[in-house]
Amino acid sequence: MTFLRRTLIAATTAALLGASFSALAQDIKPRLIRFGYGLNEQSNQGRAAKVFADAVDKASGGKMKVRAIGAAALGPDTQMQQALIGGAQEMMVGSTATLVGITKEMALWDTPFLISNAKEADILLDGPIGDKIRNKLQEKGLVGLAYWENGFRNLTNSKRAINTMEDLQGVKLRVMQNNVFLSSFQTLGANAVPMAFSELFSALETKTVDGQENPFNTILSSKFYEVQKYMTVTNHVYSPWIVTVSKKWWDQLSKDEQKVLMDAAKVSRDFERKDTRDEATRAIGDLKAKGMQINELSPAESARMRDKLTKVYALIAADVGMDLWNETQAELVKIRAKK
Ligand code: TK8
Repeated sequence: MTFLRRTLIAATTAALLGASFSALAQDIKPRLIRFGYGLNEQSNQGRAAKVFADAVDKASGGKMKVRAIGAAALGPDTQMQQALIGGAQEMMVGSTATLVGITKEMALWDTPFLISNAKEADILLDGPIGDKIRNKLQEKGLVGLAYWENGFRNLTNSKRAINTMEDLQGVKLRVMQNNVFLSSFQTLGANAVPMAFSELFSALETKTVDGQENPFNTILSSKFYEVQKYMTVTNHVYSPWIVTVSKKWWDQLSKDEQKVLMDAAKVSRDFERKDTRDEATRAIGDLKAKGMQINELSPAESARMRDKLTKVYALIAADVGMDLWNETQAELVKIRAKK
């Protein structure tokens, strides 16, 4: 055998072996991605998680498999965040509000009445300010891929219709585990109780708390209408969700794999925002049909609440930093001027 021939055979064999090894490895072991979330499968969150899973499957040719696990089966938001940081879980979607203990700048999104419509939300979250806050997660062991819409939050309770701020007095109101929410509702006079979402339904059912606040979609999908008689349309804050990845795990992925996840996060975000907004427009009717008594907060009363809550703004500005606060206000002025 000539030297050339021998070298050729060796090279071909190595190439073939290499190719079949990696094909074999991929056949046997696609990358498994546990994607946890808090709401149930029938919710807007569940539907979008499925869109995310399908997009990853398709773009990776089946080499990356997302197991979407809802209903907080992997734990409430805060527990999943720790699992991601430690590398015990790959991905999740959850509220930005529960991330404040990890990245304080996330508190910006908790500002009452900061964002007044979907257009402002999308521009702010998908633009430089949203990116800056999202990228802050990296130093804490998380990679934020995209913001989904949780939505404008509204009040429900089992005691009485809330027409004025004073009606909140003595109402035990569950809030997310977040200081801005706690202070906001204390300021408005409610008896605010921080609690994980996964405990909320039974807390409402057993009257451990009287009320809660969440977007229409969640009030519907989590069947809160079964245990809450009154809903007050307050739109007191726009709440985002954020799709996050364990940085420990992310750093082991190839650039192509990272791109698959990033693209799928955006595809599912676009689906999710549209789906959520469609559902929200029908939700009041649906909730009325389920027997809820619904009132809208009067503009005068809403203005009174905003006024009272400006006190919380100082707290948020101090937490997120004056520069970020001012930059956000300036950006909102720009968005509003454009129309
Ligand atoms: C779901 C939560 C939920 C949030 C809350 O895990 O806790 O009230 O609005 O969407 O993140």
